Amino acid sequence: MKVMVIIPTYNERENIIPLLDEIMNLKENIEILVVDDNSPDGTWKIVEDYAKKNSKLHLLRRTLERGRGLAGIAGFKHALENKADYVVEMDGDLSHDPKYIPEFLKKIKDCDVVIGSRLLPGGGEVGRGFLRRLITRLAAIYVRVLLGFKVTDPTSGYRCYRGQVLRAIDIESLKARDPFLLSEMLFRCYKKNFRIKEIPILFRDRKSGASKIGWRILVTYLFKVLKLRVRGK
Ligand SMILES: Nc1nc2c(ncn2[C@@H]2O[C@H](COP(=O)(O)OP(=O)(O)OP(=O)(O)O)[C@@H](O)[C@H]2O)c(=O)[nH]1
Ligand SMILES: [Mg+2]
Repeated sequence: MKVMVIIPTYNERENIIPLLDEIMNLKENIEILVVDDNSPDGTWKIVEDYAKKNSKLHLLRRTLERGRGLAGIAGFKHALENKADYVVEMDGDLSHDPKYIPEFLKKIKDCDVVIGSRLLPGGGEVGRGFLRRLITRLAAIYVRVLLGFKVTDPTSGYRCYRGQVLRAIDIESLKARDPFLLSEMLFRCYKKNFRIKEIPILFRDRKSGASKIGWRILVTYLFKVLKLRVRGK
């Protein structure tokens, strides 16, 4: 069983080493791929040096067009080229606690996609202000209602996919450059009737580094959901 953890990063220099250490300390037989968009803060260099001392870590340094979505697609392609059976996707700012990785790998055994939910009983957001928590909830309702998703937290970026699911949803043809990728992929998983389950996670607000999420990305996201609903693709 080959497991690959995909971590898209942009300017996460304070967060990436503690995160990699926490994942390595899990002692799980997993490989890690950091997909860094040539971060000006040198995150990719830190990962490059770390990888010299640890063969389980790989760096994909993207230098052309920047984008959370594009980085995700590049990471999934790499995982499939390397014959990963299971692919975990998580953020690189310590908001997604690596301690849940074994739970994802247990849960995926009887389904096709597992989502880490902040909105399930036992889940939540620690250290986030009222407005961000409200946005998480409203965005979840909006996406669920418009796209007919049954999951509680469809915008969560902490997930685990079976390799064959990524093949079946044809990641090469995904279009999203931005975080909308998360909904585009889930939409395709639903259309193919894959079994999607959730585990509760406690999401920790980032302590270091700047957020890459702004109103423009949020409004674009909501508009793209509407477009996907209308066009069905
Ligand atoms: N490679 C790459 N990674 C990105 C890009 N934008 C964001 N990321 C990474 O995607 C993950 C999620 O981005 P965040 O900015 O944390 O988004 P968020 O969690 O909604 O916002 P915060 O509350 O500020 O953390 C983080 O690991 C980022 O470093 C990008 O353009 N390229
Ligand atoms: Mg974050």
